[in-house]
Amino acid sequence: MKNLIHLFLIAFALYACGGGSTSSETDSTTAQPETTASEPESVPAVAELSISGDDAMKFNKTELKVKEGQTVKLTLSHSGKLPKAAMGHNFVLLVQGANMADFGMAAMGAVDTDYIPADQADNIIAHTKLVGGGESDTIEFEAPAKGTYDFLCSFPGHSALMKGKFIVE
Ligand SMILES: [Cu+2]
Repeated sequence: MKNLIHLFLIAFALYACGGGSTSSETDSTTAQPETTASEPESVPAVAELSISGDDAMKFNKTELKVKEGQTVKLTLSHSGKLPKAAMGHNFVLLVQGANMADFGMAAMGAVDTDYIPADQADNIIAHTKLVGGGESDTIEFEAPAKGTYDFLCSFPGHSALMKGKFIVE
């Protein structure tokens, strides 16, 4: 009889022990997800940009961005098939304050210089040559001071659609 009670106590002790494990395993110190640290990025010396024009009189980009102090290596390509006499494209970057409409008018008359008007030289930061379908041209120039600049294609009539912002950060 005494043995039986003893056994019961043992059984009870085991039960209490096993069942009472109020596990607090779900600790809240979950590992921090590796945030892609925004380490101070070193600005590359050269910014390589590409932009292309097509047979539908459009650039594939309306915004280009570089950092101040960078050398800009820009490639203009023509993804279409039309010759430059019919659908020529160039990339002309204007200084701030230059009047795009006035520039466009002057460019229209500059047939001999592929629509780069000599009398607007002061308004041009950089420009490519005129390219036709399948052609391309790469130019290099120093990024101007921080700010937003206009770029356009100066082929007659094109700047209505072929224009955009060149942003120096
Ligand atoms: Cu054009």
